[in-house]
Amino acid sequence: MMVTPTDPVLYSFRRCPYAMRARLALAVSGTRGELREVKLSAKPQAMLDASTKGTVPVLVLPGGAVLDESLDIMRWALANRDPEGWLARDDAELIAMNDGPFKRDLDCYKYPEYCSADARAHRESGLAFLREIDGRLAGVGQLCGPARGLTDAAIMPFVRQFAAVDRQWFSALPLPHLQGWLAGHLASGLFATIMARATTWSPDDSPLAVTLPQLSPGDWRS
Ligand SMILES: N[C@@H](CCC(=O)N[C@@H](CS)C(=O)NCC(=O)O)C(=O)O
Repeated sequence: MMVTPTDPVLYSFRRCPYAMRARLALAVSGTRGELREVKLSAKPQAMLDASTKGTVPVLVLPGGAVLDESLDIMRWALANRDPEGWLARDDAELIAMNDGPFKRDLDCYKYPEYCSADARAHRESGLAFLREIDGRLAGVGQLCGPARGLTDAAIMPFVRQFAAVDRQWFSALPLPHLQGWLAGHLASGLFATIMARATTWSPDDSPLAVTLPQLSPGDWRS
């Protein structure tokens, strides 16, 4: 697919949960553009020129406007095109719990060496959020009803990271709705699309080299 100067550019890091949620919304909305995979230890100057805060994801729009918050990127992409009705499933309060206390617990559980409190305490407090999610999913399937939406895509990458710290512990939890929900998202065509490997971008690369993930609506069900 050709990238044209009228396409947006996304600076992204494959394993970053914030970048994942942005790519999920860009992919489901069918937004075309150029994906620039970066190294967090060597951020490209072009990205820092666009957004000095130095976090991914960053979306640079054709007119030069810059979105450097993952939720803004999701909402922008879905405002343009929302074939699955994700914006109707946007629970800002639950996402704020994820991005605030749960993310702090995740970081301290995953990287206890950088935290004063012990990892187990943070695992326990993160578990309270997982229980909340499991309860929300029971009998419904997704976080805002039977179909996936913005809230699921915004939270799932963080639960994925939490689960991966100790898979055995996670899979033994009595939280079947949460485990099924996570497994379903990880097995989806949409997730496979946004996790395709990309080589690190360099300003010398041809803009034709890589493009934002593309997905036809419905592919994820396969
Ligand atoms: N609030 C931001 C947070 C983004 C963020 O913290 N991304 C991390 C990577 S997962 C980052 O870029 N950190 C900067 C660094 O590691 O240098 C958003 O939602 O986009």
